[in-house]
Amino acid sequence: KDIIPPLEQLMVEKEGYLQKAKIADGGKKLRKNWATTWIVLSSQKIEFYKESKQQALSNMKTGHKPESVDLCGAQIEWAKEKSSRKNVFQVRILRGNEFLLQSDIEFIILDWFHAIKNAIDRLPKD
Ligand code: I3P
Repeated sequence: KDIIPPLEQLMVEKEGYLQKAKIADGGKKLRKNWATTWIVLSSQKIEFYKESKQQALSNMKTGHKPESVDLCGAQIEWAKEKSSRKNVFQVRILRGNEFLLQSDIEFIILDWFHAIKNAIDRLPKD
């Protein structure tokens, strides 16, 4: 039986395209591989879609699941030293997963930084 989560958990707070690179998985460092990614922030999680939004929506009908990270206990910080690119921040989530997000356009990355930080700050720190 499906369990329907409370509405506030389903609400999309922000979505859009950013450059994303996963840099650690389960504490293990990964080779950096930047890719344009459609990012969907809701109150508790971020979903990453490697394809376009349109493609992602059509994949969903076939039960395809996006990569999703839980923001409970996550940490966010600017990460100038982790890339030669400008406007890069890092999100570290529980269990040793880390990724970088980047945009060449400063106001876009600032909006994303504050949106994700606010979401994290509203959640319990488990
Ligand atoms: C990486 C690629 C990344 C770069 C990274 C390189 O090389 O050029 O774009 O990160 O730098 O190692 P490869 O494709 O051979 O894996 P930035 O664009 O963020 O600088 P890094 O090793 O200093 O992280």
